[in-house]
Amino acid sequence: MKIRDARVIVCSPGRNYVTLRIETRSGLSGIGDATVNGREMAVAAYLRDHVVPTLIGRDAARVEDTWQYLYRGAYWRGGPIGMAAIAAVDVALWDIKAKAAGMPLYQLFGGASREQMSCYAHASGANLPELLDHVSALRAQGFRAIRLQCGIPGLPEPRDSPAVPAEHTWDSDAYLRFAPGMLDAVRCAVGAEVALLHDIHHRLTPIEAARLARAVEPLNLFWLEDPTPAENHEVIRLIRRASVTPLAIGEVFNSIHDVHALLREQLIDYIRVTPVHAGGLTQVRRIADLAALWQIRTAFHGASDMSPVTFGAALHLGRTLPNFGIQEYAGHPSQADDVFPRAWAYSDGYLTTGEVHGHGVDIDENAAARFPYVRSYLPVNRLADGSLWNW
Ligand code: EZ4
Ligand code: CO
Repeated sequence: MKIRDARVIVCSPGRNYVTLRIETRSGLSGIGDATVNGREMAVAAYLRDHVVPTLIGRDAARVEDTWQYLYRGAYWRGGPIGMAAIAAVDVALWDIKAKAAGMPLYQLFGGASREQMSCYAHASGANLPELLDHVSALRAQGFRAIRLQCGIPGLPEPRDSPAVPAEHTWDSDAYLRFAPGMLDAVRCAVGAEVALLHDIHHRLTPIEAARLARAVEPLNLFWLEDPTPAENHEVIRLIRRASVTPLAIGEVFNSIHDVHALLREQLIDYIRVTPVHAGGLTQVRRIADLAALWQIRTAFHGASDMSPVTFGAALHLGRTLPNFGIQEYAGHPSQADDVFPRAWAYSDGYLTTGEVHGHGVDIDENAAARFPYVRSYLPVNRLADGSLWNW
């Protein structure tokens, strides 16, 4: 099962996605997602210029060896760009292996532990009434777990510019005055049974996060996410000592080495890595197994900049894991439906993999060609004094 060809497809059906297709001489092909939001062309070039030439002629069945070859072979290991490139190769090779076996991918990981994966949606609003309307709409679609994000009263409107990152204003004091009441208002509106989540997006100091986590304890949140910048795990100890509100961290991690201190010290309750940004299924399976030692469950990152291909991969793995927790599901732009035909589906609060061989997601390259790449950036945050903060 030698690799005949591999190519990178960059498209923008409502937002940018980078996809790698690997083809074998026997006629099988598989695809993997390599999207790094805001830095897409760096991964595309990494794959095109450095990885694809080494793949031609390799045995597509050697998934582990190819992972090690690309990881060790780079010498400069890790990082979001290199690991997303490895992830795309890895997921495409798992896709091919499952197609060659004539099985849906979850069968290669030990078979189903569950039939459907519970998921959570994103509710957001410029203000509280808008947020509550969004929550009601999602409840009507069957969601029983909802992430709540809301504009903070008094902060200036974002300054948008098409050519450079939008500039938002951040004020942690204004946020901390507003957030507990916002979360309480939603809890009062939906009752006790809906799982409520909130993402702090790395914006607080340790002591601010500890105070917030303690203040919202009576609301019984499903989790608080990314309370502080992700680089320093030691600060999470302070939050943990202050509060029993569950914590979820890890969407920006690339490596199993990024997670083991958080897991070993039981500083988190949910691990948020995703196949695309944490080295593909080969490494994320290891992370999930490691997390299980401390009863830490998975919550794979599933914002809309994880392509439908990453969802296919994540759902097949989630279907097998004893410690699957919940899958984030923010949805995708409708134009992506034609570009990425897929077997996975949402219904009544759950996601299913489907039974198509492989991970069940394909890319229609003709449809993709109708949506050329559009340079875009994530926003940045500035404080009132003009200095930069974490977005
Ligand atoms: O802001 O994926 O939990 N989800 C998130 C995401 C991230 C984006 C960044 O590209 O924090 O919405
Ligand atoms: Co997040």
